[in-house]
Amino acid sequence: MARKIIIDTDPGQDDAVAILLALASPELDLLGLTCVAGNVPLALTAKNARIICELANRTDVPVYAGCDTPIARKLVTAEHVHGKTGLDGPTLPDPVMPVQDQLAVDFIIDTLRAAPAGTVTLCPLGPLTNIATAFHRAPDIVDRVQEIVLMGGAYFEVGNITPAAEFNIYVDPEAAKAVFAAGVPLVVLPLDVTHKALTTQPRVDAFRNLGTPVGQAVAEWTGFFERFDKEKYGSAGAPLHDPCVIAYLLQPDLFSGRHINVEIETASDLTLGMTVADWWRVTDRTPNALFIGDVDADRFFALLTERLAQL
Ligand SMILES: [Ca+2]
Repeated sequence: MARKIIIDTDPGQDDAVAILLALASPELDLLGLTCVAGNVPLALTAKNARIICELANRTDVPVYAGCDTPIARKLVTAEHVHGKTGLDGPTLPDPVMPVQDQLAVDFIIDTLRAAPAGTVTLCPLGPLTNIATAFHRAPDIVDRVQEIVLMGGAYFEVGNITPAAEFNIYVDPEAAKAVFAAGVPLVVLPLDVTHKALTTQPRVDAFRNLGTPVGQAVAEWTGFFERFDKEKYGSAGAPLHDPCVIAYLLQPDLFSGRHINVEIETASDLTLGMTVADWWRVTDRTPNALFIGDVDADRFFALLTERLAQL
């Protein structure tokens, strides 16, 4: 039976690739996309999610709009990486499919209450505002979550939005703190691993060579934010962050990490949103996350390309 997932997302070109990978994978049953403010404001992430579904001819996937601001802070966005729309690159038509009337947080709560306990996995690809809000409003759902597999944080790679913090955690550190403390089985795909999943030229060419609208769009999306990232990191390509979450669900053996304690800094101005990961196990704090450190990047891109060819 396919594994039930909800993708919580702020598309984002790399979110788009992650969503497409999930749609192309029969092992996964995508119950819905819940959108959150992050890379760009909520109106755009909810629009972009629908553009992605329509590109894949999957207008059956319901798209929900969620929280438009972090729990306790002003929204910080990342147009400098993703462009004005959040999905700059290829020109794609405005979506026709609607946003659902139900709000994202209510959808998350209702879905977890309706499904048998331990059968729904949450896949956050943006700030954790929707998930933390759902847990706060309906504490009974926390124990019903099978697993949370999220993209966020960093230890060895430290930060990408500040010298100390990764974007998703930085935007809503209070939400992240609540989710990391919730006691749900948690897998974290931090910059430490996503910075090893680089869109080198041969990998982007492989997307384009699929010869499909999806392959063309993915090549153009990765080409768009690559310009920024290559300059920033001096690397051979851009990190393809969010698809690592979906690839982990499909082939966890591509990844390796450590089960450790990870705490979120919410007080310091200087290191706000830092994921303080006890990688070297120097404290006796209780492990709360599988913190991934490595990926077989060639196999990851082979999986991604092979699956995208199905769309
Ligand atoms: Ca994202």
